[in-house]
Amino acid sequence: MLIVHPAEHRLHHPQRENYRGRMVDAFEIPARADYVLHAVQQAELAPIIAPDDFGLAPIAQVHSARYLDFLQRFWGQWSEQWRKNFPQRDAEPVDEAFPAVWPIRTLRDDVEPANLAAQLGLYSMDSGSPFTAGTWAASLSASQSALTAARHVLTHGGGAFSLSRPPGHHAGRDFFGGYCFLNHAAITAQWLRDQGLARVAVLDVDYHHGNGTQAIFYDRADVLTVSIHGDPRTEYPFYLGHADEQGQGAGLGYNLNLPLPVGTGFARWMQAVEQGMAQVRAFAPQALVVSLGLDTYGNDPIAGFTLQTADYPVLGAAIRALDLPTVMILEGGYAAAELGNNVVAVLRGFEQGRA
Ligand code: SP5
Ligand code: ZN
Repeated sequence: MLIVHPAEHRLHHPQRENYRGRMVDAFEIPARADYVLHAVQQAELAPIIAPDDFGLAPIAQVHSARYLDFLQRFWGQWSEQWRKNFPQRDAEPVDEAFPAVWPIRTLRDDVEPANLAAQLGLYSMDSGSPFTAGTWAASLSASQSALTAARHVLTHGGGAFSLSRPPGHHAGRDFFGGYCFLNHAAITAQWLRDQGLARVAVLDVDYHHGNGTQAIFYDRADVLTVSIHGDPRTEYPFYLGHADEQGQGAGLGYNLNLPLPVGTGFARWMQAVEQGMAQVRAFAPQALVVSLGLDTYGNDPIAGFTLQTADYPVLGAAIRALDLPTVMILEGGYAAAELGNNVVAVLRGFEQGRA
């Protein structure tokens, strides 16, 4: 196994996030990756390397040109405007930008407004994902990290883990949300397809439904998407992730959602994961991308399942039993101090092939 870790994750370091109108301490913070890095170093699980640069081309296969342009230029323009508007008071903008207005039903999303606050809304799905000075650089490093992991498993088989942030599975072709800006899992799956693999599966075990990944591949039969998650009737992202979403057109039958109620424990959850894995086996992919969120953990501050650290090796072993070149990408998991142990538990299970 190989672990890929970009130091640039730290460039995205939000202090606060907007939660129902109240500013609360940000959950998706550099300390998450720090704890994981420390734990995997201590565990001596695998070599840890920095990502290589795959450029923007693999990312542009998944995200729209105007969205990528927005991500790259937004903070520079936003901070410049801030300095013009408040020359005396605040030389620098506040640390995080949040959208406040969206082109929902009947409003137009085909014309990009010149107003930067309006652009934030055009390219986002929620008001709880802080955009910061280093958001683009950190997100780009996370995509490069996942791609580096993918190239390793393409060449050597086995598994690789991308220890990167911010996460990606909520990001759509042209929007951010849920702390995600670039969809690393989708970029990785598409890149593996573009390397000549006919079928790639994405298994999303984050607590939250991987709405971005689902949407990106919804009408395609070449990438199977499977997600096990908190029921969107009560859990973020709320507007996608129901069991009746099975794909459309050529993609019909190639999306599987297994929503579970708040309070679900390991036995029931693992049963759903095994059901998802049966679908993966039937699809007979040449590679597997795992959106590895650890916010299924019982102590997670923003999620509602009750998994324990000792449960995670079972997941790792089950992933290994699929016997595929496997790229695991860190998604959510906000019990930061325990996140390292939980990641190590998954990776140990994967390495040992048993619980
Ligand atoms: C990748 C990922 O796991 N994204 C999750 C996005 C969740 N967004 C909603 C956050 C709501 C924060 N709730 C704080 C209140 C806790 N009582
Ligand atoms: Zn999550």
